[in-house]
Amino acid sequence: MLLSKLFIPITKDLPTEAKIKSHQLMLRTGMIRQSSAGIYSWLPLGFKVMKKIENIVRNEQNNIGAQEMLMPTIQSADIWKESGRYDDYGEEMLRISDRQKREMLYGPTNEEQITEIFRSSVKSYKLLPQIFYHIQWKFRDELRPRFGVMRCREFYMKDAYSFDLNENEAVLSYNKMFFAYLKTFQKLGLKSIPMKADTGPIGGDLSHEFIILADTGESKIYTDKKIFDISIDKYQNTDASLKKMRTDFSQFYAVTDDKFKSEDFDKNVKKEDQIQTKGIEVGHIFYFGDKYSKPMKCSVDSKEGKKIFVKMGSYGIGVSRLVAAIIEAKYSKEKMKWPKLVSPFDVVIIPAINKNDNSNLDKAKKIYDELKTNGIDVLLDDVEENISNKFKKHDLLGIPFQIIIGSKTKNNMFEFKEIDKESQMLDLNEITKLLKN
Ligand code: P5A
Repeated sequence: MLLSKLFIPITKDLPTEAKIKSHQLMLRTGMIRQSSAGIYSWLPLGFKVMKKIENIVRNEQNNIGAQEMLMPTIQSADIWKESGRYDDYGEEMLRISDRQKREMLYGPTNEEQITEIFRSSVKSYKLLPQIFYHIQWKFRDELRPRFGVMRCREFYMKDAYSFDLNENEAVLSYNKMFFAYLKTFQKLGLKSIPMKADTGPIGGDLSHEFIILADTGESKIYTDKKIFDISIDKYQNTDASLKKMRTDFSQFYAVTDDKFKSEDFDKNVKKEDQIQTKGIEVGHIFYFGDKYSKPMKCSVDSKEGKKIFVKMGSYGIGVSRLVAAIIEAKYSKEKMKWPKLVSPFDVVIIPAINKNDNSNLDKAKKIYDELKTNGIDVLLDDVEENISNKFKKHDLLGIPFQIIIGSKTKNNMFEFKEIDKESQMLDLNEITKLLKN
């Protein structure tokens, strides 16, 4: 992509309404634009990052055998009346009516919708277990939307739903998702810690929030620092290994604010290992048994011919929140630092361009074509602008690799720089190889 053709409305001024770094940087680099309170448009740069995150989330869901589908954003109020949540959900739910005056709502979550789909077609235990997921917009009329896409009203969520015959099997589905979440956040370059958490309006009695540490996070957490040392690479997607993973994690005290009791903390964690800090909730998983299946009469026939209410869990990842969370976890000073897998571009070529001399730009274009032929997603800064302004702009954008075409360029050797590292002189072959790896 040529920068001159790309819509990245970068602003020089610090946006005054933004209180945290990720919100400031997303506005400054034109990743998002507010449309009304807590509602944002995703401009090309922000959208590209979000789509990359979405794909990583999707792959890890597919890896544990979850099946992708797509449910609508608008739901009928009837199913929510069946589950009993229509009144309980309160003012966070955006209620609407259609031209026939039918009560509808913009889905804040999809437990009812998926239960309705499942009960209409699955009648036998033989089809269990099942895990479905979709990646879809949600709306919650948050009392205080803030921090940009971190806590907004319209947001993009991956939500999954599991169906099992009994609690033991349901816990195996829960463990799979627990594993998929740890893997997903690891792929995104984040260290996430599963913390026992309250279930709020979703319900149930088993729940973990996946938290990444950040001073600007809204969740208060209390944990044993030893939990950070658990490496997830030793676990595989087998029932026994995942059971072991859950046991290993549950050895260590790790809870969010609403589960915190100071006497338990002191009893279970040595003073020197206690961590009390703040974090960002990037995922949340729940097991709630028959909370929805019972009132909504979602049952299957067991082997013995008995009607059994299916046991369900639900599992959410804040895909749009993750864009901000990654910035928050990685930025330093005024610079973003995208992990390679989610960076809007793999590499940027920055030629020093003079009015009367196009030679650097010509060289840059050759490199650009070669990298593109090799499947590398490359941005060429072909804008005629002072080189130090260019560097400032690219520091802000945080693309992990830069190829600089300027005074150091000699023969066919180009300056290649990885963010925060010393630059090196490499030829095009070496650069291509490095980027392909
Ligand atoms: C689990 C999936 C649920 O909604 N139902 C379906 C369950 N859980 S949750 O914890 O309420 O939300 C899941 C994740 O969505 C993100 N999130 C938000 N992101 C941005 N703005 C918001 N207002 C917002 N609310 C929730 C979080 O990452 C959360 O973990």
